[in-house]
Amino acid sequence: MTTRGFSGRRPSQDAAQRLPPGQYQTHDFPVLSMGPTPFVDLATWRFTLSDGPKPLASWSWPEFEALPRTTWRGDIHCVTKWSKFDTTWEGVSIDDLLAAAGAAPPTAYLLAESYDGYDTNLPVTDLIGGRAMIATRYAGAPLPAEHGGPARLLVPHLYFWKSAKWLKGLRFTARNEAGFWELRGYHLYGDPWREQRYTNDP
Ligand SMILES: Nc1nc2c(c(=O)[nH]1)N[C@H]1C(S)=C(S)[C@@H](COP(=O)(O)O)O[C@H]1N2
Ligand SMILES: [Mo]
Repeated sequence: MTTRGFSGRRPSQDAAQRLPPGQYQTHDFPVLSMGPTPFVDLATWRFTLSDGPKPLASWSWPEFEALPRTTWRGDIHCVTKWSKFDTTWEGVSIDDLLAAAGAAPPTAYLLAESYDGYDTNLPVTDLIGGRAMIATRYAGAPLPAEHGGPARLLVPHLYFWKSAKWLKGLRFTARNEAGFWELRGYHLYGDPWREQRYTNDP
């Protein structure tokens, strides 16, 4: 039995400061997918960077695993209003990926594209400067399939729908093209601190 004291229903002061507007803290790790979890075989897995239709660089799983590794610990925020604190991820930062590709970003926007057909759009500036990674491990273990394994995008400063699971590639686009949820009423950018949930939110 646990004693919660008088503040049991309210987030602690620390938690309240870490919660973006309209969010609540959860301790489990909900799974949110538009369809069934796709089976992604490591033997045929490839990750590709492209400029529109033109491939710029591509990695097999062993090649990807040999790239420099980054660890990030912090909070994630889902537009369905749960936030999870102190999550730990390991993977390859987008900075290290671009360096390995020997490529400067050719445009200011991209689409993250997934093995289940999902995609989501992001400004390139939100992915570089240590702000995003392609995560292959969560909490010290290989990323579970339902959470996007073998590899998912992690962009923790935006709502979690921007963190595409089962990532197949990043495609640079000339314009900021709406992705799966952005075409279905969700905000083009999705900053949880500005509560940018739906298309017309400021
Ligand atoms: N490929 C793919 N990525 C996806 C989704 C999806 O359906 N397919 N759902 C998004 C949504 S809406 C959220 S909230 C998070 C949920 O990640 P989780 O299931 O690991 O909590 O993944 C995002 N990435
Ligand atoms: Mo979501």
